Amino acid sequence: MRKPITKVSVIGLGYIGLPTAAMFASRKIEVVGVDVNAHTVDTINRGEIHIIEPDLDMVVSAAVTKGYLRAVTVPEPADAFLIAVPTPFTGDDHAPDLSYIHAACTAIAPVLKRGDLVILESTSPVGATEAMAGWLAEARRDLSFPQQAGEDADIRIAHCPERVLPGKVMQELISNDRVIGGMTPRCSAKAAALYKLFVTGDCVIASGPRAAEMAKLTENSFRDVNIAFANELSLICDELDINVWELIALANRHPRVNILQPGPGVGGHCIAVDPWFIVSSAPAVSPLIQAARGVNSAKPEWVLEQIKAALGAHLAAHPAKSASEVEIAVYGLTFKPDIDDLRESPALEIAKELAQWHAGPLAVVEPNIEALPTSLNAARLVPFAEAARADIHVMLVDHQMFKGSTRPQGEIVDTRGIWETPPAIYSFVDRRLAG
Ligand code: SAJ
Repeated sequence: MRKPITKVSVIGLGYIGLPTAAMFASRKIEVVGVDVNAHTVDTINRGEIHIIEPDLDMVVSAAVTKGYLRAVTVPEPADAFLIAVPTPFTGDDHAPDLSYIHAACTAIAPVLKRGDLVILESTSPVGATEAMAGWLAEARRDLSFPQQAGEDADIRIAHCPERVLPGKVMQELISNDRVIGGMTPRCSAKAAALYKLFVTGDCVIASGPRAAEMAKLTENSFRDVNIAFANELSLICDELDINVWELIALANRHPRVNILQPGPGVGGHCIAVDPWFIVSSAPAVSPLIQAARGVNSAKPEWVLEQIKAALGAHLAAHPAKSASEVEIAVYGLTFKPDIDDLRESPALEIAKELAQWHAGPLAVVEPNIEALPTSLNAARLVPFAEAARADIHVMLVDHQMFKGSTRPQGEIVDTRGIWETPPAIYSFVDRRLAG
């Protein structure tokens, strides 16, 4: 009989690792978080957090105070190790960079012992879990691994991709179904039993780690392709003089159509990255996924062209003015609504370009940050009301604060359909029609 898991170690205390560590600790499991960044470790050990995520601060503070969670820079023995480190891509060919996973393996290998479970949570290209098992086996020739000994292995290995939405991590960690891709059925069973300590969703057992890896990549690629469709429609509608938000609302009345919303591009560190892992594994047979990436990454440039056209229209209507006298206001900088995360944000990319070429004043409304990034030194962070006096208004992020606001005077570039409101769509049983 193998002994139950009483101590969990989470490697990488970022947007996924820290909430996961805190969740186990909240279930009274001893959790040791490991991070290479000493500042992160010190912050957590004070019961504080270094990232913004609703409710995370409370859970971390309680877990640290009660002694269930602590952070270290060097791994120590545990019963289960969850690896939640970044998996970016490198260079123009978008090849996945597994160096953080490799470094995590090097760090935990010395403390692994018979009976331990190692789970890769990082979103990874197909084959990464097997590569991880290979690196661990190389480092610990005294232990056996599933690729060598199957169910009799000393170490159990699984891929259980994180699938939580930034901004809702603490809810979705609990309620989302969890995909479990063990290297053997017992690896899956052990991983599922671990997650069942706090997951109320189903633990869905995949045939193996490759299917689990591909499932996660597929989820984000599905969303990317759907957003690309909406973004392409926005370009088509602009040429055909149709309101794209009205069009999508109409088409979505079909019971089997559910088009997502266009925007200034796709940001964040997941949806704009993960499709490339599929493409780099199977480049010749993934033209649709590649095209979607192309459409979404070209959208910020198209928005900039719209802003230039709006500037041209304003100057044509005010011949006595020069461009340096035209004030442009941008609304929103974050990569999606109601968060403070600027990473890979198309809105920020557009604002930075604008700051470079526009000769006149640039006002930025972003209620979720305290100061502008240095790349926007030339701009001013202003309250929402103050931006109303600008000549050109560029809506980039559909923050709650902007929704329902009155369309300002002046030229409008609305990438989110906040002011370009579609006409109301009445149902057939509308009283006036029925009467
Ligand atoms: N976006 C649009 N139109 C839409 C929806 C989104 O333009 O209709 C844009 C957003 O503005 C943003 C980008 O897409 O710039 C991504 O935002 P998101 O909310 O779609 O997704 P993320 O990146 O915050 O989180 C995704 C989630 N994946 C799916 O919904 C399939 C999350 O569940 C994953 O765990 C996460 O990626 C991840 O870590 O992989």
